[in-house]
Amino acid sequence: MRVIDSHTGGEPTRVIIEGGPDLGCGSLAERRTLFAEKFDHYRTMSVCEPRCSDATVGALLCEPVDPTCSAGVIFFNTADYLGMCGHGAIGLLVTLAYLGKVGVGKHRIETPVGIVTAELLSANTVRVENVESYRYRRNVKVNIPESGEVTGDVAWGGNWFFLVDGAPLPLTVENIPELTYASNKVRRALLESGVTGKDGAEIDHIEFFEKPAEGCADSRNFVLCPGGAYDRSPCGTGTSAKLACLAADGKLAPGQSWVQKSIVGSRFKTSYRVGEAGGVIPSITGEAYICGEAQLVFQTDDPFRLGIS
Ligand code: PYC
Repeated sequence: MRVIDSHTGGEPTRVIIEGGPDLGCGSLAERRTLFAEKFDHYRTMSVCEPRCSDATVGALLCEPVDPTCSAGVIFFNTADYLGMCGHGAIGLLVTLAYLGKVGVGKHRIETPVGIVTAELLSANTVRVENVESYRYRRNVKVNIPESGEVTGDVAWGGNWFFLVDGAPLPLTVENIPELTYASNKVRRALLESGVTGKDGAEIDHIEFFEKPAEGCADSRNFVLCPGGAYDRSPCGTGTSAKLACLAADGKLAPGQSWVQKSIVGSRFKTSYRVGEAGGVIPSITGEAYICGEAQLVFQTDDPFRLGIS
């Protein structure tokens, strides 16, 4: 299996460019189902320990169904499959540019949740126009054992998010272990109290927000991802969910800029336009850098050949 590794604002993406499973030529949603049902070991082999870690998002490069698309992609992590991934789409386009497969300009990318547009602005800078994002429920109260009540919004940005304005601790790198613990408790409480996204979908990403002290961003976030790791980037789909909530509250106008800073200090420049279904079409600009090219080796006698999952 050949992979190219990149990071977007510190968050890793591993693109499988050769040696992935043959998923046929159905829609990307159908291929994702087949991947999960029959070929899940390719996911664990490529992103789980000992070859990788919870922080990494894997991206299986696929032939698109729609000929106007430059590529198709299925994103996944150590826990499951993702609908879309903002930092991953930025990493994917920078990877395709590194391989000489795309040039500066707009490219359509097929994902299991729809087509997104990614524009290569320079070798390392990409603007992604995400799928239509929306707030599903406002001011949802959940009781967290030993901590009390937390109020947040449920929103879709290509994945399901619970967005909490405020945090149990200041959003600093030193507090990452406690923030991880606290956000996991929120995730568990949502599950136990039956709070879901649309059609009973599990909410598997939790976000805390605070206003940064310095003026170089509108907001700083901490994002818990499904595998239990925190997002080093400001999270493209999470920021899309945030834009949907800001728009629904009348706090951000179409075209108005919103700079989202991550817990490690990386930034996405964003804005939105109004979507056809009344949600928002987010535009997310970020930077990715290639940090490795590898051929993964799977020795027959290796007891952890398929990864520790
Ligand atoms: O950037 O959308 C994102 C993302 C999802 C999970 C990790 N990063």
